[in-house]
Amino acid sequence: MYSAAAAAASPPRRDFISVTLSPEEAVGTGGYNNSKAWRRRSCWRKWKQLSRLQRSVILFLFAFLAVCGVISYASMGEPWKSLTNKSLDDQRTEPEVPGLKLANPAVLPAPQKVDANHGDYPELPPQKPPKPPHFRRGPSNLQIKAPRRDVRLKTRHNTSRAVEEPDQADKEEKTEKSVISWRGAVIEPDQSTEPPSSKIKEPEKPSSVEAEDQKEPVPINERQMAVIEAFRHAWKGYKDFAWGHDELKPLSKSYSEWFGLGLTLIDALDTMWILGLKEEFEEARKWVANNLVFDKNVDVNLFESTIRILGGLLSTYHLSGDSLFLEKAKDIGNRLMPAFKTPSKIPYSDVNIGRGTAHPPRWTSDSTVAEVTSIQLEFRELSRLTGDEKFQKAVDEVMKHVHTLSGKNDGLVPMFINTNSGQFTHLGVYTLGARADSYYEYLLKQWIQGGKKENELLEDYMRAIEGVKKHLLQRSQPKKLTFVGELAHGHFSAKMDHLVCFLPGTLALGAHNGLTADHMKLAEALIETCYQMYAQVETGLSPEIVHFNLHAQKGHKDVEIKPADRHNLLRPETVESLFYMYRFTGDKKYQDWGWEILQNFNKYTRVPTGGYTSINNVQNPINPEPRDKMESFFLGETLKYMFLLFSDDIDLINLDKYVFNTEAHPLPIWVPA
Ligand code: DMJ
Repeated sequence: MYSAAAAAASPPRRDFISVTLSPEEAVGTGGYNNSKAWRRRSCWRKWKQLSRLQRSVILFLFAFLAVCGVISYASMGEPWKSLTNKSLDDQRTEPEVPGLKLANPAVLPAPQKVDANHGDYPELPPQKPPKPPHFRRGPSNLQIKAPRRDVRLKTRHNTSRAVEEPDQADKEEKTEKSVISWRGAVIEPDQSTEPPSSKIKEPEKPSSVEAEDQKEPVPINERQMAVIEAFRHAWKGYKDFAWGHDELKPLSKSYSEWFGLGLTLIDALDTMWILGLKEEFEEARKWVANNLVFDKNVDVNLFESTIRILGGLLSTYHLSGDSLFLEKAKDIGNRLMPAFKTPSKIPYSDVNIGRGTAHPPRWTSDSTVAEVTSIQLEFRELSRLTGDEKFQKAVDEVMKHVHTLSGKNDGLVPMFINTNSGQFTHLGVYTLGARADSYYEYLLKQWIQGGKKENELLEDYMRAIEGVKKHLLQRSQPKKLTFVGELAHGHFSAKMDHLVCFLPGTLALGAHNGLTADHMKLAEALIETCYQMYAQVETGLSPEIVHFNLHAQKGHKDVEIKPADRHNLLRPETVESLFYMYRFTGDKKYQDWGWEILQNFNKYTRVPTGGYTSINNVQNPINPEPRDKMESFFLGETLKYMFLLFSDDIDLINLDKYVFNTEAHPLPIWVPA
């Protein structure tokens, strides 16, 4: 039974603490009644039974523990801060897609005023002094809502628990000093907002944010899950075979270089953020931090590197609040500036970002009109963020110059412009497709970005749409689809690039921003046409170019495809327009059309070992002839627009607060609606 405790048998070592219990005390033969008095007496007796050394050791231990307690309490501040933030990360509910976690509040840096007023172009929005922080909601200017309700609720719960602890004021001050995003990077506002040229103010909080943050988050639905799955599959291929390179070649399990700047990775950053792919984003961020170097002797195309790299970095900075991306954006922005050193100030097409030299293509001194007029959103935003007006000045000058040029046809522009004379060349050919497309898109989007004040941009846009209606619109047979053809020296051609399918979305965006309802009508007609460019083809995927039948012929569809045009590069334009149309109308048919397209991408372009590929023949479902290349815009644009199309959350990139650049990178509207 309880035959004397083990301690009784212990050797009587003096430096050893032992407590001996007598059997009576242990089992209490009548003496034990559990009264307080009994317990006090019993403890005191035991204490007295200890040797002096034993008592001293115990007292010393108590004193030591007390001192440790005080020290650790005093140093709670820092660990608390990171612990709080870390636990926000760690404790988030794991969503149904493994590894899928959600975006934290986003941070929008405050506008920065630039002194110069560029004619009819607006001043950059004025800065206000930083406001005192609003702690309970974490970083101010929350724009992106978390895509999943469960995760979001948990996040919010954790956040409020963290700030409701005692010592609130002290902790809040610390929370304000370091903003942490879900990717785990601590962003110090002081640090993140201090470019070399001038200091950027802290994010300013739009009045609508608080109310918006209280709205119920919308859960991710099955179609969005399918997009996440597709993205992950594409990313797997890129990661396994092309990591850090420009494009994946999924069939040969290798890569191709264009600029040697990790194009796909940069283009995909904000898509990962929006899709909530935390792990992938963190890994890519590390690559940007450690490997993305622009000091390279390499020629890059001004337009492509602006829309993909500068645009991608700026939007990722806005969504994440991570100053790393702004620093990189400033670096590439500065390195692209030599392109504007031309006799006419119309930029050259190519820049050597290591040497700081620029030049036109070898065979001409012309630049493409779409290229020189579709870099404005990015450079203007860079000026706003850095306070350095040179970026905006350079691109505004191009727009002002093009505004005054002759050679337009009812607002329609030719495709080339000379960098010496500043005049349009190859006059008489008008298209909304390659080489002119995004000129029209950026007229509207710059007007929106700048708060709808730049009248010249709006005028040019409105005139151009009238020009489209007058010269380029026709209807096909037999379905009477409205399409946008081309005009060459007075001759109409029923040719339409898939690239033109950006137009319905842009028209709808204009109508949403108060332009004539006619534009919305035209958008509805054109998106139907763009959908038919998929639906009437054997694989359900659009070719690069179609020709519409103007006359009904037995057994002929509306869409004809020439052998040289039957490739599909995984382009985004139709899905992009479907997204705008769904956002503005709520008509589910647009989601259904997008869903069909996604399924056909999966059917004909998905490579089992990872990645998606461009194909050579959309008319051959048995062998669509894979091209072995995944363009960076498939991740940057196509899948992002798919995800947004399937979302019912209008605050997931709210179109009254953001404007997408032509590579689907959302940039803030300076004066949100
Ligand atoms: C992208 O780089 C951009 O959308 C650009 O405006 C047109 N071409 C591709 C996508 O098709």
